[in-house]
Amino acid sequence: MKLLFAPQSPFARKVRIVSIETGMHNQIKPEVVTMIPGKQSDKNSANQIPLQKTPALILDNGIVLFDSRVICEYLVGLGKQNDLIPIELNERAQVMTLHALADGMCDAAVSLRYETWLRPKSYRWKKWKDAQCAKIQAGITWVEENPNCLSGPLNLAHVALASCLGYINFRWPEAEWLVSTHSLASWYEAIENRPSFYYTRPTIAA
Ligand SMILES: N[C@@H](CCC(=O)N[C@@H](CS)C(=O)NCC(=O)O)C(=O)O
Repeated sequence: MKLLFAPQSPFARKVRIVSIETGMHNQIKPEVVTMIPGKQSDKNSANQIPLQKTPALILDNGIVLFDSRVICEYLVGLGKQNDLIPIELNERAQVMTLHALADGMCDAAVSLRYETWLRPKSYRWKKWKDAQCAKIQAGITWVEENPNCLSGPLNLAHVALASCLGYINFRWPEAEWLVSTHSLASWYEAIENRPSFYYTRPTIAA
């Protein structure tokens, strides 16, 4: 299998952590691709991704899987340990809700990045930028007010949330997103030391 990904992408980081946690990483060849809205993608394999978004997983039979939620579910299904997605309906729905929240925060963060990095200065719209920050902040507040969602063994939503927090801290360290949180900050500090998280942390500023 081949994973097309951008090293800084929080969605790709989630997939990479899941691949390690499920023991599937040894069967996946990583390939870095650059996909930026409005720019030509730099790899032939990118032609197989209609939305021009990473990550994407190319299976050995040529089938292409996207997006990150689909890839994570696939790897959890294939992998050795299945605790990342609970089987019991209500537990699963709660994990998937937190997963959706974390992905929504990532969508806001990636949009914010494009707005402040890609969009020409004269077209930037402060209200829109503030609205993306508010979504990220609201997600942080929701988790802080529902600390139970952080407890229990590692699940897919934990991976998604930590990947998102890793991305916003990496892109905007000065914003100190977690400074007024309590449970979330200490949870995040601990989880970032887990080998799969440490190994995949975003380090390349691009
Ligand atoms: N919902 C998608 C989101 C993926 C996504 O937004 N990826 C970004 C990189 S972090 C991307 O490829 N952006 C390129 C574009 O929007 O054209 C997923 O979960 O995989």
